[in-house]
Amino acid sequence: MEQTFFIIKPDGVKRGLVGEVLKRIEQRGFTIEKLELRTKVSEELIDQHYQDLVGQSFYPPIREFMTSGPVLVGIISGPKVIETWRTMMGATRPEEALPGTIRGDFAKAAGENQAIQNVVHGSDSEESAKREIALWFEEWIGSINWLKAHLNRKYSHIKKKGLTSSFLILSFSSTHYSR
Ligand code: DAT
Ligand code: MG
Repeated sequence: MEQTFFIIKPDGVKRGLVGEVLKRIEQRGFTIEKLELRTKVSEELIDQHYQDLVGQSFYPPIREFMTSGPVLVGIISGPKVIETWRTMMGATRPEEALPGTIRGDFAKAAGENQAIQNVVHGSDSEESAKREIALWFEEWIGSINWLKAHLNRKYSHIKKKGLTSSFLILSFSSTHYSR
């Protein structure tokens, strides 16, 4: 059965919309396969989740918003669930989301330079659904991604200085640690 990944974002949880959103999922006959409240979401995980947006100038407020409070994450299944859930969510921009959709009924338009707070997330294709389900629910994939992002951050100064410093560190370690 087709599956998709969804998030009730920090604004949705804060505003007490969890019941409302889950009601709509059940009302449409979709099966809730997994449901978890995540109280501490790391910046690394959000960067992986929004890997296509990370480089955009408007991305930092999105990262800040998505890590600003608890989120509810889950997997739902049913025929055509990926496309149907996107339709139920409504358009990305609150001012374009039609009444009757979750965003059209609840999302507030963003202020200047603020992240769009639009209550829910849903995978946009079969490929994204598979990737996001693995990222959020298969712990070892999450850990490897976390480690990769952590090392990249921690050692970015070495990368910037290029091969010369890496070479110096390597030769330093080998003279000090080889017997
Ligand atoms: P969606 O959430 O509808 O799949 P998306 O994947 O393009 O939309 O973007 C993810 C989130 O990032 C979106 O819900 C709100 C925010 N966002 C997207 N484009 C933006 C922009 N141009 N300015 C500010 N925030 C944006
Ligand atoms: Mg998207």
